[in-house]
Amino acid sequence: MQKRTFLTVLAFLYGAALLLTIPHAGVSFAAATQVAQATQAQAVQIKAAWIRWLPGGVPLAGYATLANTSDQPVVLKSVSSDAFGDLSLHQTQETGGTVRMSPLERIPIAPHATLDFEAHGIHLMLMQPRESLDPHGHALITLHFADGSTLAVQFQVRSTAGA
Ligand SMILES: [Cu+2]
Repeated sequence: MQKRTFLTVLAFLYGAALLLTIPHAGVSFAAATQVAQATQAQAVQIKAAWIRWLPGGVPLAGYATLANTSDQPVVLKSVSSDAFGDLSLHQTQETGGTVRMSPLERIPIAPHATLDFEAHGIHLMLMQPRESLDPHGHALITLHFADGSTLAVQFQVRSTAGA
C-alpha cells in the first residue's frame, strides 16, 4: 500500500512538473526571440558622454564613447535634444594641413567594437544652445539608430578648463 501511495505521489509530481514545464518552455522561447530582436539602442553601452562648454551661445561639440555589445553592427543616424535648436553629426578631418568639418550621415560601430568619438574627430555639432544650459550641468540628448530605436543619454557639460 505504501509503495502504491508513493507511486501515486510520484505520478502526481511528474504531472505537476510537466504542467510547470509547458509555460516555462514558452517563457524561454520568448526570451530567445527577444534576444534575436534586440534593438540597436539596447546593444549600445555608453562609456562616456560630455559636451565641451563655451560661453557666448556659440556652437558646442559633444563627445561620446559607445560600445556595441552585440553580434550585429550598430549605426547611429542622428541625434535630437530639447537643449539645442540644431543638432548634427560631424567629423573633423585634416587634409593637407587644412582642418575641416563635414557632416556624417551615419556612424557605424562594428560588432563588439567601442568607438571613441573624440579619437576619430567625430562630434555632435550642437547649435543654438538654450539659455538654460548650465556650464556644469547636464543635457539630455537622444541617439537615433538605423533600426528606429532610440537611447536618451545624459551628456555632462564641462568647460574646456575643467576637461
Ligand atoms: Cu562640427
